[in-house]
Amino acid sequence: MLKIYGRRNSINVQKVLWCCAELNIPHERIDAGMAFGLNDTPEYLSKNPNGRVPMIEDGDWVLWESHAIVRYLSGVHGLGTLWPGNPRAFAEIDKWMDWFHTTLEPELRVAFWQLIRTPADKRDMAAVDAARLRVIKALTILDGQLAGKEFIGGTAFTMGDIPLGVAAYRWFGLDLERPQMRNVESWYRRLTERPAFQQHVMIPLT
Ligand SMILES: N[C@@H](CCC(=O)N[C@@H](CS)C(=O)NCC(=O)O)C(=O)O
Repeated sequence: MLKIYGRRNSINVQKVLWCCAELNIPHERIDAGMAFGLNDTPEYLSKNPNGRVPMIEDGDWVLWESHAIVRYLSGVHGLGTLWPGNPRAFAEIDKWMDWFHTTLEPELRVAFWQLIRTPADKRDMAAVDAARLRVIKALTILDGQLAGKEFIGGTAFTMGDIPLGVAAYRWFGLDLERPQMRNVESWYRRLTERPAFQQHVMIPLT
């Protein structure tokens, strides 16, 4: 049975759990990270020297990095569905997975950590506002790309929606001023109708 290491409130673990639920992949989840520890033990570090979650074990094979895991699971269980059928269609959504790591998440993380994981009297609200503006700039690009589409790859849900979707849940869940973005909002509403998203992503922000 596939083993997934990671706490449920981790944005990166949620991608893997959501992917598994979309593809009905049986798995066992082992709590790890932050208060749960485990990811700092010699045994864990021997498998993932970064000491981060998520990590999976598929038999005696180990994989870490959330997007590598989502790509692997989609390749094995979702060819032609979560994993698009041809290299160009694949590249079109794969770039958005990279874009999450390079452009969206570094900014969103600042606002999330300040507003959710920092005591109110210690928050740097100037940093939150600067991050908010940079997230808006990034999401404006996404809004343009989603025009006329139901999902990031076009008409069908794919693995490309997964990193963007977990980020969108945090963005809409933070107590921040947000400009209207019609395409992002209707795409996000579509995600919230998916049982797998409801089960693994739409949980309290902690
Ligand atoms: N690029 C990595 C980032 C992994 C990462 O930073 N994970 C965080 C949780 S979201 C972590 O392990 N934090 C330490 C902890 O939970 O103890 C990925 O996408 O998997």
